[in-house]
Amino acid sequence: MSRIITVGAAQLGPIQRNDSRADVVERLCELMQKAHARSCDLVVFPELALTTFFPRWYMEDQDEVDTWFERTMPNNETQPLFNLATKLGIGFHLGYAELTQEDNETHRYNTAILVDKTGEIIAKYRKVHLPGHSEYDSNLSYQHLEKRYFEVGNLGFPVHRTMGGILGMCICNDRRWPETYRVMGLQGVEMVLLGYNTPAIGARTAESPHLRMFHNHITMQSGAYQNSTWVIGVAKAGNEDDHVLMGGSVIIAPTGEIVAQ
Ligand code: CDT
Repeated sequence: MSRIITVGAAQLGPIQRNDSRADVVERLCELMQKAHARSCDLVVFPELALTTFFPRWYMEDQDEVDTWFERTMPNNETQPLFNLATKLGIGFHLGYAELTQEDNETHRYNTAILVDKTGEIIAKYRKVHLPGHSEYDSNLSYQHLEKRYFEVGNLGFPVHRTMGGILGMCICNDRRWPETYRVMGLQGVEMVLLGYNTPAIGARTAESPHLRMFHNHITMQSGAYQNSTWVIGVAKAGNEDDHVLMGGSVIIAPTGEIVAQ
């Protein structure tokens, strides 16, 4: 029996530092409307889809850092997206910075959620492979401070039986590590949802944009092929606060072939 999930890879253009959450959510809603018009069951948004990629900025003031985080989900700003999803009967995947209180302690994660067609959050993933560094590095042409602002995710790589399939999630740099896909593959994953923010130009090396895009795709294609799973890789793209993100979103079949780009 065939089981079909129609998925929209909702690549986002840049989000500037001063863009409000409300404006960004409006853009997400427009993309969701388009996905619905094209009969999607599920729309996948990128990593940190509500803000600029703030780990490129060095900040010492924790109050300032925390302005980039969501304390609840949904919240006032994101509720319209949940409302629209429920109205349209479409699921979605969304990346954002999560601030949470657990065991009487504050924790901050680079997080993605999976929301079903009734608007209910049915799964959460917290990024495990945090790239970059935790202190200001003057040798770099820009900073990548995920290790400063986030803790390593504590939820592992579970899979979820939902929407007629077995779905898993990972975030950006996770895609470069075979164990990410393998842990989900051993649980029978059929579709990996993956958002990313990858600079078009390296901060340290003179790697060509072509090589960076090659590595972007080869890691996702090999993960798909070796684990016989679909991979939906969704980027942010374009000039964000004078830093160019590479884009290159893809839908990859279990054969490892890119079927949409
Ligand atoms: N967001 C993210 O994980 N980006 C990384 C680039 C890190 S460069 C220090 C990536 O793997 O694309």
